[in-house]
Amino acid sequence: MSDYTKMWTDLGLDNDNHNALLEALGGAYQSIYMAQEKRAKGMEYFDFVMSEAHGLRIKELCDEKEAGKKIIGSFCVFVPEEMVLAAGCTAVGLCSGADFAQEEVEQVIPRNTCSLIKSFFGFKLGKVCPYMEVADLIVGENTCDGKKKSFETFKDLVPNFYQMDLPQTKTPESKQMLKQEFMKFIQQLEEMTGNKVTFEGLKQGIASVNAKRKALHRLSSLRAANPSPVSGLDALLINQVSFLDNIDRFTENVNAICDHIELDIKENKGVKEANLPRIVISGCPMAVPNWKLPSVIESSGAVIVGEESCIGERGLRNLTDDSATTLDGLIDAIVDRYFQIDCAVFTPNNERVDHIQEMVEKYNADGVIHYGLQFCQPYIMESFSVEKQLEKKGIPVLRIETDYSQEDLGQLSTRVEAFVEMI
Ligand code: BJ8
Repeated sequence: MSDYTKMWTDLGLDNDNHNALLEALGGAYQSIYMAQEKRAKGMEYFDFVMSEAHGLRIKELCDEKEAGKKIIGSFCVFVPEEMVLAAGCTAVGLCSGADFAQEEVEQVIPRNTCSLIKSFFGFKLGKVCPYMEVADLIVGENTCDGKKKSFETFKDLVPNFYQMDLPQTKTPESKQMLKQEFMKFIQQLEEMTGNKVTFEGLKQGIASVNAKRKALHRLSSLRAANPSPVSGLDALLINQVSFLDNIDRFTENVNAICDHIELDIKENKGVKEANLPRIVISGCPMAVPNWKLPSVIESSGAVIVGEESCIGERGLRNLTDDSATTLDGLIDAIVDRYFQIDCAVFTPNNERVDHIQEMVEKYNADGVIHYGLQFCQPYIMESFSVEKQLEKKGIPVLRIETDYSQEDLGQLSTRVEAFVEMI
């Protein structure tokens, strides 16, 4: 394995902290991922990307920068990757899926903040995230109160921060506002790169992002099979990798694993036994390396067949219509596509429960586990009505509230096992 110490030092990482993080991640990956009994053929690629997530992939991004490209980091699926690509930039997700430097974090934001927000502060203050350090621009969005208020502090910790305002209702005026924000974002990208976002460039950006989403849709559909041809843990990992990897190479490899899975399904082969209890997870995003709840669920004898999450179907389910013949028409199509995202920061947000129900039907799920991060107002608030409405339709629901620590593992296992036995 190559030695990337110089690259990490040049990026400004704290080598001791970073080594400690890599060691912890490596251990978790071995015990959660590599310990799975059977895995779909084609997962080796995603294992490789994960093993090089802080190495080779960062080297590629540094090389792109040297060649004059800008790297745009973001925390939310509302930031349109199509536009980033059209401006000749590369998009990366800033994952925020693990606790780090908690004591320092709690000196700048309140203790009762969700783990996801605390995580990106911890990664920055502990100097352990090469994606954050390699990014030329970090885009924060006005979504939940936690994020938008914490960005007031975070923006002073990073050199180039851009705040995107987002609507919280689905009225025609809100849609207009989203368009204005997306136009401002294009302007920002053009100013920082000196590149113009053109009709052809945006069309190409839409084509690449649609191809990625189509490949992931294909993978999702295959998860309807029984026995399950891919574990929920591995499907989540593929979705997590989508935020880090080179987009075209990623799409190719998702299609490649789908080819293998289709053959397995034809031969009635799966990675799990047939007829296991089938679960849809719904709620807060599970950023890499947040594998706690999925690992508890699949260790309890159930299989996860879908994620109603931004790292899952909420983030990728609609394609962008590419039929417009003008630049403005393509921008409108992007606005249409993103305006459908049913994040819990919107009010009302009735489409979300309809979508969960659709997923339960499509993947023949036996129950839904609603995952709320502690102190996440939007998703925890919404979990009550989601539970009520799904139970009215006869769909069993377990509401879980947790964080990134391992302290509640025992309690989580007990609750999940009891739910899995009951469905
Ligand atoms: S579109 S879900 S990625 S905002 S868990 S930070 S909501 S308190 S992440 Fe999200 Fe965009 Fe919505 Fe998706 Fe706040 Fe809740 Fe924390 Fe959260």
